Amino acid sequence: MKLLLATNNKGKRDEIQSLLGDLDIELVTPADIGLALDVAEDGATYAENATLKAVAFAEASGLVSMADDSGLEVDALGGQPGLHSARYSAKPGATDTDRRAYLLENLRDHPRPWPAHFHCTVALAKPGGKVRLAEGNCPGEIIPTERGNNGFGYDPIFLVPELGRTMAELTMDEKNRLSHRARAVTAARPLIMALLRGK
Ligand code: ITT
Repeated sequence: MKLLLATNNKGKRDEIQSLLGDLDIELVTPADIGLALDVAEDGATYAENATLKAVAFAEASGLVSMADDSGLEVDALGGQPGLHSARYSAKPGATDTDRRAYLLENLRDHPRPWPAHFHCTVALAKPGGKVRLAEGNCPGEIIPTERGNNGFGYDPIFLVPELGRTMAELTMDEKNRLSHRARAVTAARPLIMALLRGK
C-alpha cells in the first residue's frame, strides 16, 4: 500500500513522514516517482486548495495522495497572511526569511501581544474517487525577534505560549505533538487506512 505525499515543501514532507512512519504503508514523495507538479492554488479556502493539490497528484501518479494546505493567521492583521502564507511578500522571489520580515513590518504599528494560529487542512484523494478532508489548528503568538533554527516558514517568530519556546526551538518530535499539521494528519490516519483498503 502506497501513499503519495503530495507536497513540494520539504519541511512539511519531513514532518508528515515522521507522523505516519509507524503505519504499515509505504510513503512515497513526488521525487521518488519522478513526478514534478506545480499545482495552481487558486481556491478560495484551505479545503479547496488542498483538494486541488491532492486530486492533481492522484491523477498524475495513479496513487492515493495526501496534500496539505496550511497557513498562519494573525489576529491583528485580520487573519492575514492566511491562505497566502506561502506567497506573502512585497517582492518577487522572496524567501521564508523575507516573508517573516514582511510580516513583522506589517505588525510594527499594532500593539503587542500579537495572537495568531496556524491552520492545516489535509486532503486525501484516490484516483477517480472522492476526496476526504481533515483539519487542525495550533494557537500561539507572533514575537518580534527570531528564535531557533528548526522547522521552516514562520516557525522562528511563532511562540508556543505553554512551552515558552518558538516552533523553531522545538525538535520535530515536539512540534509533531502539538502542531496544526500533527492534529490534521492524526485526524486523517483512519481515513488514509480506509482509502488504501478500498473503502
Ligand atoms: P505545497 O503547496 O507544495 O504543499 P507550500 O509551501 O506552497 O507547499 P502552502 O501553499 O500550504 O504550501 O503554504 C503554506 C505556507 O504556510 C508555508 O509555505 C509556510 O510559509 C506557512 N506554514 C505552514 N505550516 C507551517 C509550519 O508548520 N511552520 C511554519 N510555517 C508554516
